[in-house]
Amino acid sequence: MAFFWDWIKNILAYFGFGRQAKLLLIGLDNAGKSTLMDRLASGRIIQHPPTSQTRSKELRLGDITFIAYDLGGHVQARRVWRDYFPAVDGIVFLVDAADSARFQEAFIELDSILHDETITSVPILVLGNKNDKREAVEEENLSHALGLTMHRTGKDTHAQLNGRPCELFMCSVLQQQGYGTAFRWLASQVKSAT
Ligand SMILES: Nc1nc2c(ncn2[C@@H]2O[C@H](COP(=O)(O)OP(=O)(O)OP(=O)(O)O)[C@@H](O)[C@H]2O)c(=O)[nH]1
Ligand SMILES: [Mg+2]
Repeated sequence: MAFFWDWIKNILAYFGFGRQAKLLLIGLDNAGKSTLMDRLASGRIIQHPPTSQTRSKELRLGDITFIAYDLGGHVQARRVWRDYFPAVDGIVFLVDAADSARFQEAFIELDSILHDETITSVPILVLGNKNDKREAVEEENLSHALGLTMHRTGKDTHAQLNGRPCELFMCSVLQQQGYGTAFRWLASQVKSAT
């Protein structure tokens, strides 16, 4: 557990000192957003009913504050996503990589975020979650299905980018695998944008 907190602390340290980084966790319902939020906040797996009220968790570590907003993913709840766009520092878009029947629906939502004029330079981390499941597709397949190939900017945490940073990482929140690297990438992009 101590190792886990150190690991999270290192990730959060990337966000810089004394400023609040505002992150949105969005994606279709059932993608795993609330599960991820609890993992990040407490290291635990908690079963939730579908999120109807936005939840936010604040993690204070030293003088660094990290606020994550977990927004519901069902159709009605998606309407409020844009209310959170002003002053956002990073967007995490979760996809259930084992639910190929819903890739098209995820593509439509993600595409409208990628083309939203109010957040043209905000880094976007796409997480292909649940890759512990047998049905989960490979990264390149998911990238293609989500129309991400043209938007991806690479996993290098030191690259100086002109356009918006956008990248896809596969992970399993359940098995605590993959999202550490992904958040390190996102943190590096948020930091280099400030
Ligand atoms: N196998 C597997 N299941 C997962 C993983 N992450 C989340 N789940 C499961 O997926 C289901 C939905 O997770 P939630 O975190 O409630 O999904 P959500 O994105 O918050 O959904 P909404 O609140 O409805 O938008 C739960 O049963 C989780 O236990 C994972 O990495 N692997
Ligand atoms: Mg939820």
